[in-house]
Amino acid sequence: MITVLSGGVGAARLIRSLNLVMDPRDITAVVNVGDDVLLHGLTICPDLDTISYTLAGLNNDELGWGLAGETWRVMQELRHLGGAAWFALGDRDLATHLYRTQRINEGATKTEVTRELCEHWGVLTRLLPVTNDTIATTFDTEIGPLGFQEYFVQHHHDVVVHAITVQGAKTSTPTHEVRSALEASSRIIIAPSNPLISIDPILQVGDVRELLASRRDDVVAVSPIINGAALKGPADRLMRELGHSATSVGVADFYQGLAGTLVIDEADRELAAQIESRGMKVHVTTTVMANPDHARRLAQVVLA
Ligand code: FO1
Repeated sequence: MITVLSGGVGAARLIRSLNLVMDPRDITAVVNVGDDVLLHGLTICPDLDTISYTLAGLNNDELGWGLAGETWRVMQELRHLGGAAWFALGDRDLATHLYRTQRINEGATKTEVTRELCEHWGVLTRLLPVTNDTIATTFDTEIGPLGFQEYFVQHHHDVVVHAITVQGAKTSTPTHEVRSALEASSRIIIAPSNPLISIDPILQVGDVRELLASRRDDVVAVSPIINGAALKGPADRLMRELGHSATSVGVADFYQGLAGTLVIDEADRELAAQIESRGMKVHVTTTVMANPDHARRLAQVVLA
């Protein structure tokens, strides 16, 4: 069994790649819930949904979130009414959030609802929210404090960030399923997700960071930064704004003491020696999963 610490789209693609080379039932994804949002009274879990939709083959590849073949009639009506339509919930996608919210109101945990949804969609990989407690990643920005989706979607992650806080993380605990997965996995992979806003909120839950550090030799991280830039999203910009180097070396420093190995892209080959000098092993390969061959090769490298 292997475990993948996961944010959204980068993690979804890596897990889909791993599904090509091993039994999906032997993979557990421990998923960030710091960007979950309560909107229109609905509990929305973007990272869990992006991964489950992708593994079910239902994802909208163009957007990188939501469902393929989506329609937007509810949002259009809401916009006409002058309601809050900046966070676009597709007509089909809404059913997921309605179902999750109903089950949570009935007393189910996020872990239980995620299992039910995955069973419904035939997703064989086990998806585990890192915690059933409420945590919320928030931003202290040049225009004031912002919630995750306000920063990411409403402001298009285009405001200067001074600090990131994961509200509730200190008092939260990982679920026992997450703890067992981290203890029992032969390998733990940190997906090429944003280190600061996708992976760090997972690390901040209870003693997850300590658990990971105790498994350092079995932890392999994949750098989401290639040639100084993120493929998608604000990882490079946030790293610079918060005083990190926006390179694979900066990623290595961020995971220092947690990951024994870093996988970097061919484009960053000349940084390998610098990373090794920090006591980390380095593997160089194509980390962009642009076609099935590259996806398969990356999966084989992280498992090797
Ligand atoms: N991302 C956007 O850029 N715009 C949206 O309107 C949007 C809506 C949305 C609805 C449901 C969902 O599960 C995800 C959604 N996302 C949207 C993506 C998402 O919020 C972010 O990409 C992640 O939170 C970052 O991992």
